[in-house]
Amino acid sequence: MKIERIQTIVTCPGRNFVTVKIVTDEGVIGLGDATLNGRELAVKAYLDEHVFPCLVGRDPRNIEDIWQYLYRGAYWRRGPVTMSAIAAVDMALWDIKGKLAGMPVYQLLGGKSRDGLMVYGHANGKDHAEAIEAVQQHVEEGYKAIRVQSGVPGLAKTYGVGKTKGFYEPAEKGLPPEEPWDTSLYLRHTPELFRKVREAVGHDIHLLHDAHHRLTPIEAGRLGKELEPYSLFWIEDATPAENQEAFRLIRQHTTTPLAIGEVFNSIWDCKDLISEQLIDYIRSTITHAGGITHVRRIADFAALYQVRTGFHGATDLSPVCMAAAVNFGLWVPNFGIQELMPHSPLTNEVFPHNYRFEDGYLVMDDVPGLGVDIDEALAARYPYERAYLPVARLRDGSMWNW
Ligand code: GCO
Ligand code: MG
Repeated sequence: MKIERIQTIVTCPGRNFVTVKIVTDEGVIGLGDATLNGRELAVKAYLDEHVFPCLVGRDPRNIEDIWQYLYRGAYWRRGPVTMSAIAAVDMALWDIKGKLAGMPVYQLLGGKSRDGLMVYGHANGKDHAEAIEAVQQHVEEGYKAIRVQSGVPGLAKTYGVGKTKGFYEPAEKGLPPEEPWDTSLYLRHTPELFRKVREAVGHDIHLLHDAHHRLTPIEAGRLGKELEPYSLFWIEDATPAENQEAFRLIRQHTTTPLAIGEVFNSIWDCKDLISEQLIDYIRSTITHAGGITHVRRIADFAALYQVRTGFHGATDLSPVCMAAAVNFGLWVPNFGIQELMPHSPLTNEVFPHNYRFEDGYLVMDDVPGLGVDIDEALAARYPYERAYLPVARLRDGSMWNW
């Protein structure tokens, strides 16, 4: 069996997605998600120019060898562009293997460990009242876990809060928008938000929060400590983790669980965080961390230290990635939670898929492969549009982490 054709499909049904499509000489098709928000065409070029010419003619069943060939064989290892490209090829090969076997990918991984993946939804509001209203709406929709983000008085825009009520999409068409940031305002305001949310919905719902890399380690320690009475499921991205040691300081100050990893691309980004038990949940997802083959290694390593998965699932991960995440999450023994930021109806039309939300969980039927498709004719009607994530600046104009 051979890889006969391999191509990227770029489409923008409201936001940009890059999809890898691999076709075998027997006509079996595999799909992979290669979307890197704001840097989409870098991954496309990496694949088109440097990866695909090496893959035509290879046996698509040798997933491990192809992974090693693209990782070790490139000499230049790791990084978001490389690892997203490898991930997309890897996902497509697992999709093909599942179709060849007539089994869903979760069966190939070892079968189901659970019936569905508990997900957390996004409740956002321009102020506390609107955020609480959004939390209540999510509870009514059946969510068991909810991430809460609110506007901060005094800041014109805040991460996690959309321009229009109930809808948040960080990437914007055109050049990168600039957002103001002030840590002291945020720290003053956030514990109060969670006090009110607990008062409104009680303690039976899991609450999560994303600090989105804005805090220093000691500030993160303080926030974690002040949120302890509201028993959060986690604080996410409390501080950037280029320096993994930073998390030692946070851990000394709080028992609020910590999650990190949506920007990680390999096991090396989280090795010390996991082995020193400095985090509780690892968020690296299949598209940005080398595909199912590599994320499986991260999850197995994490299991040794009682660290569980909590994969990134924002709208910039296409339904192809989400289908892979559902297959993975049905199997992985140390599953924690899955992020769910529902795609637009148009995106769902471009990528028809089998997984679905049911009473707070993502479930899927027993279909071969990943259980996701692409409507190429529809995709072609929505060409790429340049879009960027925002950048953040302090009040004096200094750049900050967005
Ligand atoms: C999340 C993320 C997103 C990211 C976005 C970047 O927790 O879902 O932080 O909001 O900012 O996915 O591409
Ligand atoms: Mg996040």
